Amino acid sequence: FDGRSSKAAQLRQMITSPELEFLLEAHNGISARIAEEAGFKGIWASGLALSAQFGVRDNNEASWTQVVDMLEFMADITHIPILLDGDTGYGNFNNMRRLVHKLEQRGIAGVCIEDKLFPKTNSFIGGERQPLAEIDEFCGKIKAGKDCQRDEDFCIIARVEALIAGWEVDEAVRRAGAYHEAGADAILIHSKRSQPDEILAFIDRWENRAPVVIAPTKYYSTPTDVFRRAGVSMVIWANHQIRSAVQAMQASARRIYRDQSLLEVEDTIAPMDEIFRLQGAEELRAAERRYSKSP
Ligand code: SPV
Ligand code: MG
Repeated sequence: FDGRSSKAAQLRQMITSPELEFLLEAHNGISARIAEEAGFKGIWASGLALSAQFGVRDNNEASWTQVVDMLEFMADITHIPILLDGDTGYGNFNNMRRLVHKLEQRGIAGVCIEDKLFPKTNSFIGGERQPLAEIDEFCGKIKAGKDCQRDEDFCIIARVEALIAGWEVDEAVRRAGAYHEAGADAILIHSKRSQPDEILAFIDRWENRAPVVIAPTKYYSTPTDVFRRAGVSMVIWANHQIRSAVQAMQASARRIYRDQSLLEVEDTIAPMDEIFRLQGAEELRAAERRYSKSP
């Protein structure tokens, strides 16, 4: 294994292990590093968070190459696997093939695609009006991705949006079954309810045919042990770094503007040395001692 394939292997291990595993959202290099340092074994490169940090909407307004360029910074500064929220795969089966190829080249461990139409809309915005992809067409996209991946450990996760779009659990199970047959390594079942009832009903009906991944953004008050007992494979904390950053930046920006002074914020923000540390300044100093001409 080189470094790249081992990240895919790590993600595969997380998905297939009997333990409940966790991914934290990150949206740029520094947030990826912070996720790793906090102890997370993997990162969710959230479409919502990546869009938000660019200041655009979660409607594929950022191009997929802009997303992949950001992923490269995230992969370079971390040692843990990154799962990209690949929205709908940014087009048809052919765009999906190119995406998988480029993700593997940049050291990304896997991609999750959802059964909606390009350009996608965030699941929490007007969900019931969101049309779903045809099952056959979406299965073709999964197959095309699986057929073209070069590292056998690269993971393709199929996200079922049926519950978001107002369908019953039956339809979600039907779709998940088809996606699993098409080769998906795991199923992400998504819900926008504040209670996990339809997620648990899905898991009950699914009977562990493939690992199940969830993102409990809306049913956040559910104790994590409920998911563990239900046999969920992986939980995604999907947007919590961008939301933390936004709140902290708003507070500092308002305060500095109002005070025309830094006095009150200085002790409430990260010291400069912490930024240098996260950037790896020490490594460059050591490299200079090793490689630069002595003065
Ligand atoms: C994302 O993080 O972009 C997701 C998860 O797709 S959610 O926004 O919760 O639908
Ligand atoms: Mg998304």
